[in-house]
Amino acid sequence: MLSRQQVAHYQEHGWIAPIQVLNSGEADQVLDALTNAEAAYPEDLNSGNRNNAHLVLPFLADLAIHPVILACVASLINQPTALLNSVLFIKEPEGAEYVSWHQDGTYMGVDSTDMVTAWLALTHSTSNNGCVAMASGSHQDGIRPHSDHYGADNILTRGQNVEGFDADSAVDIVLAPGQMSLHHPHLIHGSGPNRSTGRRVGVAFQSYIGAAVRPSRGKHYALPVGDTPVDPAFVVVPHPEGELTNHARTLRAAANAALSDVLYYGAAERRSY
Ligand SMILES: O=C(O)CCC(=O)C(=O)O
Repeated sequence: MLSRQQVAHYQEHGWIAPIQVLNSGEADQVLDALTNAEAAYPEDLNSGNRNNAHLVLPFLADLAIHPVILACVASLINQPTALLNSVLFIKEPEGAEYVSWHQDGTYMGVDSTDMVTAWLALTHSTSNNGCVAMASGSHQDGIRPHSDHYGADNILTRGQNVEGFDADSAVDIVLAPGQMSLHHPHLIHGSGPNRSTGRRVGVAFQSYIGAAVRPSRGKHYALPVGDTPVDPAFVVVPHPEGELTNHARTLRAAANAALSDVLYYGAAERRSY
C-alpha cells in the first residue's frame, strides 16, 4: 500500500510515481508474452485494436489484479470494486505518435472522481521515448474545456486537447520496466513522440473505481478486483480462461463497442480505438 506521504503527494499533485509492481525479470516476461501475442494475433492486437486486451489475455488480467496495484489503489479510492478498461499504449521506435493534453474524466461516462488510473511500464519510459507527462496540481480545478483535434499522429481517441494550458508545468514521469504511475481522473497529462530506437510499451488500467461510482452514460464492462460486490449497473466480466478464446473475443468486442459509444459521445468522427 502507499505510505501516508505518498497519499499526500497524490492528493496535492494528482499523481504518484514511481511504484515498483514487477521486478525487471517479471516485467520482461510480461513484455515477451505481449510481444508473442501481438505476433500470434495481429488482427486482435494492434494500434487500432488496443483497448481491453485484458479481456482476452489472461496474463494481462492477472496483472490488472496484481496485489501491489490493488493495495495502492485501495489507498487512494473508496472500496475498489472493479477495473473498467485497459489501453495498450505502445509507441513504435522513432515514431511521431503523441498524446495530446487531456483529463481522462472528461469522457469516461461515470458520475464520480473516485477512481484512479494505473499506468504500468513494460519498457523504459523516458523523456526521450515519449513518457507520460503530468501537470502537477491540475486535478484541483475540475474538468476544463477540451476540443477535438484528431490528427493522424495523435493517438488519443478524439485527439481531445485542453486549451490554454501551460505545458511547461508538466513533469515527465520516468519509469523503469515494472514500475507504475497512478493518476487522478482530473489530472491534465499527455506525452510526446518516441525519439528512441526501441518501442515504448505501457499498459494503462483505466480506471479502478470505488464502490459508490455509477455509470452516468452508456454501458460499462467491469472486471471485479476485490471482495466488494460490483454494482449491478455495470456489466460484470470474467477473468479470461485462455488466450483469445472465441467467447472472450466476443465479450471484448462488445466491451469495446460500448466504450466507443461512451468515449465518442457527441464527437464529429469516430476512430477504431
Ligand atoms: O501512454 C501515454 O503516452 C498516454 C497515457 C494516457 O493518456 C493515460 O494513461 O491516460
